[in-house]
Amino acid sequence: MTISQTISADTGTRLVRIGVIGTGMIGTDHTRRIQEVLTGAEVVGLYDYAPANAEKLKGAHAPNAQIFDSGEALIASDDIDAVLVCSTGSTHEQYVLAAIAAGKPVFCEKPLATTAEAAKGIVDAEVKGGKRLVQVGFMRRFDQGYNMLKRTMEEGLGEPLMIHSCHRNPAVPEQYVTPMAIHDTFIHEIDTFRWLLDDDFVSAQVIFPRKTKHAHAKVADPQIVLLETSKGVRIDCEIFVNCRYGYDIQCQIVAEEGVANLPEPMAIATRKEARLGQSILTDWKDRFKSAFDAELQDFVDRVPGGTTGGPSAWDGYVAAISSDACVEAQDTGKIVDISLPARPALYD
Ligand code: ISE
Repeated sequence: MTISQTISADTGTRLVRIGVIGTGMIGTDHTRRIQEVLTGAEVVGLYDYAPANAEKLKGAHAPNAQIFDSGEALIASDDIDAVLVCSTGSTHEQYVLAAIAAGKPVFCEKPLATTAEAAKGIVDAEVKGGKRLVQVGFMRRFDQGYNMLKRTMEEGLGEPLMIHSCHRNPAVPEQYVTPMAIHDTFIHEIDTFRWLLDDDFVSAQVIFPRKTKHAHAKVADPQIVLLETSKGVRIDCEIFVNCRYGYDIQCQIVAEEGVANLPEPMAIATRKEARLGQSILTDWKDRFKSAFDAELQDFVDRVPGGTTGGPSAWDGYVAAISSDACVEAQDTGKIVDISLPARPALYD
């Protein structure tokens, strides 16, 4: 790596050198984002278990990137300042732990780990090191609409009492099975509700309405998750991953002095042939495009300070505990208690 490759042509400042592990859909999208949308960073390292994928991404978006033989080699390299973990969920734990051991900031796509125990191991390692190095990819905390919703509630609606919400995807592939409605889809709401309310969950229940004919055999769809928080806020969320018509995220907070709704994404309303029309997005990558940009820019901006902000390893761990309870609730049909260990001071 030559010095000239790491200096910004615009500002003359040194670019943060990023290594991306996992060059599938989200790894490719984040690399494109760093190279073409964000400022202050360059992707200089890539690793994928299928080297041809990494080569393809290098050709498309990261011409200066070195292709590494392993994620561990990428993390250890002196040419890498910070790491993006975008590989399959079951490999997140090993790479995040390696980045913590190397003292390098690491952005990890959700889930932080596939079990709560593994997520706890990451929290323990980070706490032992004494500083935040992990950011989890819960991008909704960076969405403008959710931020407006949170501000509106905090500044003038009084105490929140209830949340009515839904998470609808147009369709899901054959490999998407019932627990994924929690681990893969509802996990975003789990983090978002905790952040919106500054509260944690004490119980979860899942109920299954009549199944849509559009769902394949291994996924119960739709589902309704009911959560209760420690302050007594009641939350209902419909998860409907074969709704057909679009990607639709709704969130309404009912508070003591009023009600606030998550704004719809901006869209042109047309009037034509006696019809009022407005298109609905179909892809989550488009719906949260600006939020993805903002979360990664935040990550990049903090690397020179040697730390991270946004959703922490603790948030990833609590999301894992809470989603495990929701899956147990799916399996048992019961109301499942959620209890959390004490939060380490590092995350105050
Ligand atoms: C996907 O992984 C996401 O993160 C999306 O936000 C969610 O809507 C989708 O259901 C997941 O598969």
